[in-house]
Amino acid sequence: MRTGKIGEILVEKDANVVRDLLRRSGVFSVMLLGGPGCGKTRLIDETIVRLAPVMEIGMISCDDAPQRDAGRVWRQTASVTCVSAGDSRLPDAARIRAAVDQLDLGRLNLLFIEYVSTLAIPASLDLGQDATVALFSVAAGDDKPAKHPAVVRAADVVVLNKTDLLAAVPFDLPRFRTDVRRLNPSVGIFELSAFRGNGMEAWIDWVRRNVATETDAASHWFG
Ligand SMILES: Nc1nc2c(ncn2[C@@H]2O[C@H](COP(=O)(O)OP(=O)(O)O)[C@@H](O)[C@H]2O)c(=O)[nH]1
Ligand SMILES: [Mg+2]
Repeated sequence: MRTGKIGEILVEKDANVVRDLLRRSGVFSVMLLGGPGCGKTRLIDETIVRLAPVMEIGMISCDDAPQRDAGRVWRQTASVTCVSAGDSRLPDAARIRAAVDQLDLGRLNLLFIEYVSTLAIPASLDLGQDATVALFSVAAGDDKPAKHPAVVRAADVVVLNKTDLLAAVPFDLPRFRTDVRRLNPSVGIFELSAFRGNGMEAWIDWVRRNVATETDAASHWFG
């Protein structure tokens, strides 16, 4: 990660370039942020299954594992392009910019950035994305929002994944909701199981609505 005054300006510039490129092309971009194993890739896959028939989707992977998995749904779907931002080091805006440069933005409607994080996040999470989605999972415990307040505060939307496990592990759902709301009163919360499909409709609806708004704005401003 670059540091110092000049470094900060460069990082900010990269994020602005990414934002401008995506906005002009009418691409709605979502950064999906969460610890290893919370279900980021699974949620992206399940979202792709539901939306690939109606839109073109890009995905920037910041870890190499999906590249090795020949079973990934995006490999079999013509309307999905996946590029890597390198290994699992925290991506910065410069690496996202380089990844965005590999995409045919004119074709895309939706872009996911999968951001693997220890939840000890850097001060700025601005990589040029439109929306920051913090993903938590029932398996990781109800205390995680309170333990990682910066993640909740940085989020536009919080997703609680693996709700199918609520019957199997101790998880205080009201406490989870209260902690999230206390830290970020305006944040949207979706509770779902990417694996079983419960709660996916509301999430898909949110994505679709935002894609439509972004497309309309681009055609209004840029023709
Ligand atoms: N029970 C359950 N398992 C899930 C769910 N979503 C993902 N998983 C599993 O959790 C593991 C990690 O998921 P993955 O998407 O690779 O997590 P990532 O590291 O955040 O990308 C995999 O075995 C998934 O199949 C869910 O909703 N319920
Ligand atoms: Mg993953």
